[in-house]
Amino acid sequence: MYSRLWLDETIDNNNAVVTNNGFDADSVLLKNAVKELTTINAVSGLNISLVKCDREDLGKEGFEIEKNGDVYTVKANNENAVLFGTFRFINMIRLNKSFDAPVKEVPVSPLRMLNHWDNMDNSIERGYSGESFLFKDNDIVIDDRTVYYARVLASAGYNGVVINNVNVKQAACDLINERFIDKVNKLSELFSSYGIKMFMSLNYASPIDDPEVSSADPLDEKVIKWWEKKMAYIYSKVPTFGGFLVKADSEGRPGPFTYDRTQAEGANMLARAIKPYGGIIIWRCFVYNCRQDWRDLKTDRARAAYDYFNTLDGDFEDNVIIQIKNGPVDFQVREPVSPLFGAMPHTNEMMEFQIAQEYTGQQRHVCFLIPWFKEVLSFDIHAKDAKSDDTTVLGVVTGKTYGNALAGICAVTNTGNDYNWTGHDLAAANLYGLGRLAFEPSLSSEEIAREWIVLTYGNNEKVIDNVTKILMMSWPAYEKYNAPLGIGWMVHPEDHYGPDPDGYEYSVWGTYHKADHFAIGVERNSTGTGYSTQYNEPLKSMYEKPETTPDELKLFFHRLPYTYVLKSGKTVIQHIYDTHYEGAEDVKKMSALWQDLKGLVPDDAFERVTKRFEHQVEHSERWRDVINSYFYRKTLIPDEKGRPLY
Ligand code: GCV
Repeated sequence: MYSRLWLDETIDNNNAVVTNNGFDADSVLLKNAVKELTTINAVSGLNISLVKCDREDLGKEGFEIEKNGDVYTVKANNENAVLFGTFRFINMIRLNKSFDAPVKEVPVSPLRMLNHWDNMDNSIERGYSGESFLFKDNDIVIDDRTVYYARVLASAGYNGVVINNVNVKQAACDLINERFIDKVNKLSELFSSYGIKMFMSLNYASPIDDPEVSSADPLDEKVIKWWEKKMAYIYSKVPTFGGFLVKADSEGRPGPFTYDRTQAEGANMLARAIKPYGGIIIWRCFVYNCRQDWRDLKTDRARAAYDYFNTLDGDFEDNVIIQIKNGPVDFQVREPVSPLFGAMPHTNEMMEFQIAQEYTGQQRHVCFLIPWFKEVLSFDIHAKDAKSDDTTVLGVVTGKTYGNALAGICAVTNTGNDYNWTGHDLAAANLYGLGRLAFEPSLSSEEIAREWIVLTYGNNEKVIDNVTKILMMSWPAYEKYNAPLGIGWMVHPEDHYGPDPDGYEYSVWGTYHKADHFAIGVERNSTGTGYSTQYNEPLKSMYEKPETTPDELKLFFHRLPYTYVLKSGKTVIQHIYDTHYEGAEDVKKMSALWQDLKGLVPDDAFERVTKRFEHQVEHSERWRDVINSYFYRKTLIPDEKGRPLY
């Protein structure tokens, strides 16, 4: 059993009239488009013409929708694009959008992808919404739910999905073997019938298990041949396959470093083997030393991705994309943008976000991440040697800055087999939102929120107003009651949930704030670890000094006394006290806004979200008290406003 997300219920007696003008009537993509139009309630009775055209401006995935008299026309260059246009058309009708002028939409990001961290034993790494619906008991599952999922993703504009965890467990190694390959093909065909390319994560060390090879050295002929044969086999069985996502030399995963080879040598070996079939290799840059000594003041985890990859610019094959986490550390509620986005003009790059809320409330707290993602994407990273005047992160990851055809935006997904898919009903706004944002980044966060709300709960103004307010307040609120001013990591190490200010201090993970009685933070400017020097000017100079570093990142870049006065005019310590009180208050306000919707949203959804808010109210107060007490005890500086500190 599963609930419907934003995609409308279907009915049996829809009487829409759909005509096909020029598309291949046998194409499964076209058939699926017609099926949507002839079953979905909202377009019942309409007259819709699907028209094949030949227009350069629409590209591979763009479409144009217009209305002439009573007839709606969806024009596109191919069956894939007309299916995207169909979903958009249906959503536009449901959103009451105007068709007075033709609506032309061409996706801005070439790849718009979700990465599952699903394991074959049905568990999900960092999964907060039940277990996997793609795998069960070491087998692949394909059922109604999978079909609905493919439809839902296409209707939000996604065109790629990675089905298994980047930490490839033993059982998943068989996904590229005879044992599962037919099912892999079936799943890939299902996704591609909705315009979505299916990818898998692979185990870089796979050839080691073959006694004839016993190595994973990317320059070893036997290893090269092994992968060539493997890719030929995979594509002979799974012709619609997109390629592989690889986590190598990271957190215990094997990789080219074992053989003294570079990350480029590792990626290129796979890329050459998959190239004849049009496949791509997505190579993650999450490479760092995870066995650090906290007394070592030189090694800075934030530096790692740039240090390992920046000198490899131009070395990667053209079917490799390097996938970079939005920040230099790991999906914290606030981090600077990774400097790697500004550093590699000759390399395909894509953005890795995380909508599984590992460090942002684990889908028990509401945290609408689209405003954060928009901030990251619109950040001017001053990309070096840009070929266009767009030097933003968005420009880089959509291929505009350097003219790359391969580029994209992805997120670690937040779905599981919970009835409501995402644990927290409101977390589905992140799932919808990321797809829409990657397709059309100029949409505002409010517009995206509103679309999701109307498609999910209907057109009631009060519901739209209150839920928009909740969503828009949620990420800033979470940041307020979390670790302050860009510090991050004040969570329990075992599950990354709940406040534990010293949880990661003295550990091996390289994530220290080094708070003592006088000061907090790690100096990351040129006199410190040098991290700030990885940025291009003027960012390098901006992050060099505390005075010019934005407040929200002050403690990420600098070690400062608690009495340091921020741009806001408050001291660091007073900022901490105030924001933590404010954040917990904001949660109560969000909860009250939801309570106002009783009877206006479905009862079961109302109850589920109410329960989550009960927890969030209590848990945000806990965050407030633990963090404030920690700093009060360290500093003995009282709150100017005299509120209780323990
Ligand atoms: C899939 C973080 C998570 C890990 C995850 C890793 C990654 O460290 O806690 O669970 O592993 O990121 O992105 O590879």
